[in-house]
Amino acid sequence: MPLTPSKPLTITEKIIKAHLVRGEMVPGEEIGIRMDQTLVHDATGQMAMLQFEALGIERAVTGRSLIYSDHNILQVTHNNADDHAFLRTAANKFGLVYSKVGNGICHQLNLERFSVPGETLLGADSHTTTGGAVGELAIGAGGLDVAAAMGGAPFWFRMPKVMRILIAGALRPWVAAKDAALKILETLTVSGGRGRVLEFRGPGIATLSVTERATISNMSIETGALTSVFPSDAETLKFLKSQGREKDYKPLDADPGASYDSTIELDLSRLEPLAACPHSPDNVKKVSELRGIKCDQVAIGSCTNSSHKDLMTVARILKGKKIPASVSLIIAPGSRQVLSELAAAGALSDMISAGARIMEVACGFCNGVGQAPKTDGVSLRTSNRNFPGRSGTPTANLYLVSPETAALSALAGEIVSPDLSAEPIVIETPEKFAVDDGLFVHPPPPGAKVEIERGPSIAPLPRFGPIPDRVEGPVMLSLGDNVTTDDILPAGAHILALRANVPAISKYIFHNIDPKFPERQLLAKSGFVVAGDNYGQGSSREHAALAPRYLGLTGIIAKSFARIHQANLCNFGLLPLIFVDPADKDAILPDHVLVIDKLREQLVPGGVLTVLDATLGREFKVRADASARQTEMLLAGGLLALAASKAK
Ligand code: MIC
Ligand code: SF4
Repeated sequence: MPLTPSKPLTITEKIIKAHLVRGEMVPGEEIGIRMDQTLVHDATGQMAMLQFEALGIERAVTGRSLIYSDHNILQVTHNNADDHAFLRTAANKFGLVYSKVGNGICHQLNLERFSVPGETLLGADSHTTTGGAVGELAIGAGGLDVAAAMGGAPFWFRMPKVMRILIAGALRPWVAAKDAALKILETLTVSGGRGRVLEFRGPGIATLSVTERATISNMSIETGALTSVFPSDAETLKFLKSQGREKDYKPLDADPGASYDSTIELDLSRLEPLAACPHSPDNVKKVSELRGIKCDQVAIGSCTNSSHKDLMTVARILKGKKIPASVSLIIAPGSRQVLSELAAAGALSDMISAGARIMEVACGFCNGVGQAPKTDGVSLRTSNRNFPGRSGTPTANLYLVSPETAALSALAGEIVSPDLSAEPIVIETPEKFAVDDGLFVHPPPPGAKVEIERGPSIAPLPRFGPIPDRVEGPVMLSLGDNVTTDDILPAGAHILALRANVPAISKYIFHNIDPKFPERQLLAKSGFVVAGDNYGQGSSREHAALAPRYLGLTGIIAKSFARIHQANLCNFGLLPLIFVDPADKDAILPDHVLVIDKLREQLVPGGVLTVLDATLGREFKVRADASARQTEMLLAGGLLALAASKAK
């Protein structure tokens, strides 16, 4: 049912309603909303800016758009520096703010400096959801969608259902917001949030600071949710004041009587320290059950847990103690502001004296840009994903924990659970942080002459033509449920450095599953990947759709798709097909030849397509997981091809 004027609204509905430009707010229907702010970074921004240019847009029209350099910071070859020069000059040319390397992680910085309750934010990064901590509708998407939004196009998605997470109680000492985030994941799993916004309600919210809320909203993407959102309240005002931004405050809450599709309850006072065990963020166990597992590495930081409170707590735990020789303790503060506060408070020297390695304020270890653990090593991390290979070491075992559990375990050399009866650590958050926006580079006024620097790392965008009427190709791989974008295109410094070069990065598609895949796919010219549920969960990296398409892959036939990846597939003209009868999947084996005849005729919104398994001589049915708008893109060969054909 569309909304009636008097219906009490959830926070989600209020923000969507205020930004709606197309469609009806009926769950499942495609809607388009206006985006107030956007962000991209130095792993997704290269493609986004090349695509922005290809769309022929002269200047960003969004209220504020940023490019952050925070992922690709190692600079072991010219690539990263080339990319940064490209991004800085592209920001100047197209009217974007550029955040220099050394400023911090996009989500932490965006929260500190730019988040606004009630606004919309679209980010070319899945953890853009962090903005939900201040009551912002903050959504992750592929770079092409963000480029289009910067040019003023609506952002399209299916109107979500709204799930209420009713929070009661308060966290006990030594139990952290991370434990709440992990509890939600244990309950919802990596697919339970799909098609939903998680909206936080209830008396327990007032006990959580904005940065604690940010840990929870950050990890909400791991449930597959569109995003999550907290009310904007006295804590929000306190946070914005501490950033000198009280003018951005506005209260925001759901109307009394607003109705929710479903509700789960979370009593903070009953939580205990938790850990996500290898190799999925929903493989959650009590830390007490893991006691005694030896740790080779402990890595504290990332956009999930690198706030002032997180790292001050870690410093207090480490103060006056030493970590054992067997442990490498890595600490990467989330922003320059946090790093400066740690230095001013003497906390940095406590960390250094304990034997910690202090890393650059950046994503770093979180996605394998440095600090890859040893072979078969155990790494305890405060980050949000522990997918296989994510750390840069395919055989490593990653456990996701709170900063408290991480610091105590680093000192013990093995996993230990915090003693909840120990003297609590109380961290006073500064009423006012020392704000220094000096590493944000603002663009010159419109009309200024700017040349974009294109070093050798920046390759031209590949272009694709319309989908043919008949496709025939082998099944290249048959995979299970929950395939991640890290499985499709692994993280790690050497691969991330190729984000501006599709031909080069395509050599790593499915690298940890079948290193010969790119070669085989190029030879086969067309082909299909078969998969189970929730294909493409995890990151927003559009290269996981763009590069397989570049290699010649025709379609993915799965039981279901993760939202961001499904949109990316459509944007690049790679068919997202869903088994009408999921039982068909098991019969379709690698190397079977699949044929789709009269594809252009069969590809209509909501239509069922017939696929022939020529090897078995048997037909089966699939449905394209695409709206009418996306079907038009698929037929044209992707969004850029469609835009080009319309411009003619
Ligand atoms: C991630 O955490 O996986 C990343 C690296 O930040 C990605 C972005 C990317 O791979 O380009 C994400 O979350 O979207
Ligand atoms: Fe960076 Fe990790 Fe956060 Fe992704 S999840 S933005 S890699 S810190």
